[in-house]
Amino acid sequence: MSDTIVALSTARGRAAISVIRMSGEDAIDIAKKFFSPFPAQPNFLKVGKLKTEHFDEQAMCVYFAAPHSYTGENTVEFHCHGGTAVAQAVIETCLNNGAIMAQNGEFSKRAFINGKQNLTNAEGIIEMINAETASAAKAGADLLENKLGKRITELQDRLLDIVSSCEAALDYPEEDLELPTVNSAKSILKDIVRDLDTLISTSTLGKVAKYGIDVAIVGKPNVGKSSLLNALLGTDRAIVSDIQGTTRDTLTESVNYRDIRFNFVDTAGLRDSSDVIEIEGVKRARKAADSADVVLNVTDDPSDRSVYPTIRPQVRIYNKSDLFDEPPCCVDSLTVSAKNGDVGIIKETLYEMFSAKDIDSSDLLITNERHLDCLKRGKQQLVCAITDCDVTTLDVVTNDVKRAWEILGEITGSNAQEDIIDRIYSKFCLGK
Ligand SMILES: Nc1nc2c(ncn2[C@@H]2O[C@H](COP(=O)(O)OP(=O)(O)OP(=O)(O)O)[C@@H](O)[C@H]2O)c(=O)[nH]1
Ligand SMILES: [Mg+2]
Repeated sequence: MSDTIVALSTARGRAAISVIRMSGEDAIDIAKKFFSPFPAQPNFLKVGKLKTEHFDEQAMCVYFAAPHSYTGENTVEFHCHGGTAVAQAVIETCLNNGAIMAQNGEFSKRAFINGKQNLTNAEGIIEMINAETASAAKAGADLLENKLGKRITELQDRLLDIVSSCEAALDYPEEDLELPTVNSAKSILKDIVRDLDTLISTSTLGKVAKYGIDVAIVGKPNVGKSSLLNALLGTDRAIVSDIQGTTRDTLTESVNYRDIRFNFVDTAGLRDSSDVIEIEGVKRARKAADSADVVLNVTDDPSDRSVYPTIRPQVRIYNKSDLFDEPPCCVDSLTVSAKNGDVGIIKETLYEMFSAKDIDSSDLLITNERHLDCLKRGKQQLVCAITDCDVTTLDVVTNDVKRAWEILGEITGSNAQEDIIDRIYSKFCLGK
């Protein structure tokens, strides 16, 4: 029998309403002690009086009977007035009547244990809660809908076919079962590796959908980097002046453009200096460029062809076009004027560069590092299996394939270890 847990499911603080959720075998009995009239049937909200130690709260109550609830257990929700004190008093009342405080993600963990969701569903919920753009929320919704889970189960089934036919043939030689040839196993394995590669390749776009694009703005002092940041954000965020070395530290601000998040980092102007603070600023600027998805190499000199030394993709930006007599000649560069606010081309170019428009039409994107790691490890194991096909016997290949099956199972949790499960659910907020 599980304890009955309670937590505030809505955000803490001043709000119109708070939802407090209780789950566990005794949830309904506990709620009946202080809420009346208790709803006569499940799944219907009922207005009533919730007696706390300090005051009577006019609230609504709904219960869900096991197994037809989010957690799969008896669950009760109180929809109360918002604010810290009311929620606190209702939670205390639940605790005083036998419930215990829930851990982060414990409701969802129970849903997993009771077979109501798999790990990718859970991770989908986390991604939806954390989403800052609709494309990030869509990626979460796809996980919740189990799109990835279904794809993985299909791949696992194909692997299991190989394992089972090999094992049957190896274990029951007297049955005279046809032993799958090494060649047929190899060709199926190659197909599966190709499918895994396709999934893995979606992770680049998946990262764009989930986190957005990190853009470092670098260049010499006074070329207008901070002015560009302000123009890109549409707010007067960074200090701008005609004194060289105005920006000392990196400054990151995000803005959504066509439903993609751009994380712009303004940096200190690059130059040699004896000022310790400026030296540190330049060091941070280079670090920001090294970890960005793309570098905007800004200059205000139309004849400047310099390339910023980085392995990251970069776009040269000619700023202050309002002062140019002749437009700069170079292709693969953008000419803008931060002063006139004429910088839209930068966002549009980056949007195209990262194929962000494909996010909407994509069927399934890998947005989660853990999933990517499992896919890569699963693929690696199958590549071993394919090599083993040439150098060893089918039973060794079978073991490789079994291991790959297990690794892919970690994605949905059909084969996940306790610590992976704990790690995932601890990322949830309280009350989820
Ligand atoms: N005419 C014109 N002036 C600009 C433009 N963009 C920036 N400036 C001016 O250039 C000067 C430097 O601008 P900042 O944005 O502070 O330059 P920065 O690259 O951030 O400089 P540091 O922080 O010192 O590295 C300021 O006087 C701005 O007003 C532009 O598009 N046109
Ligand atoms: Mg600056």
